[in-house]
Amino acid sequence: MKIFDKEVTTAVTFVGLENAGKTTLITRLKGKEPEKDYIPTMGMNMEVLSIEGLDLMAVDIGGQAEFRDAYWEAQIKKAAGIVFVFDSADPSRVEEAGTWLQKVSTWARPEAAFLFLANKKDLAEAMPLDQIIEALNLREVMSKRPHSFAVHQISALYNDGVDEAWNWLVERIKTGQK
Ligand SMILES: Nc1nc2c(ncn2[C@@H]2O[C@H](COP(=O)(O)OP(=O)(O)OP(=O)(O)O)[C@@H](O)[C@H]2O)c(=O)[nH]1
Ligand SMILES: [Mg+2]
Repeated sequence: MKIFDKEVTTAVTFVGLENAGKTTLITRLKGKEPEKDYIPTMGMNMEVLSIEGLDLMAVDIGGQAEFRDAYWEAQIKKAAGIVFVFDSADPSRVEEAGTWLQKVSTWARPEAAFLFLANKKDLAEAMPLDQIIEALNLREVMSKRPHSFAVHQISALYNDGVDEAWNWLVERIKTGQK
């Protein structure tokens, strides 16, 4: 796909329920300070992220139900990297997030690098990571993709843990391209 005259073929698709923090995270990855206000992504946005000579197309998809239905499957099937963002501070949506995580894991290419991010760890009400792993049955997803699945707990808003998680994904994508 051509963006601003650049041929960018490696897609990293960002999914997760609305309000999880996808757009905030991508803003961070661009090296910018995110807005604190919630501005829902309506549909889908694409941006180029250039990392160490690698151009990645970040696909930011709105998490509202209509956009999940319209865009997620096709964009996940194309992706070399998948980032599933979960709101650690919203236990009421564990079940819904888990249902969609299962769908995403079946759509993902076997060779795709899959990063699960438990976001908003800065909030006092954030669930601990082991509880999230249990509640979302993440071990099952992990066992199916032992070399290409990672779980990190982060704060996109306060830029905590973001670099470590992102470096893992970039390394996996680079290795996959060799
Ligand atoms: N406390 C805290 N708030 C966060 C964090 N990340 C995102 N937020 C806030 O959560 C809200 C939603 O963030 P977005 O990045 O817009 O969420 P999204 O996943 O892109 O939402 P959709 O576009 O609707 O799918 C915003 O008010 C952000 O400031 C975080 O790490 N900690
Ligand atoms: Mg968004």
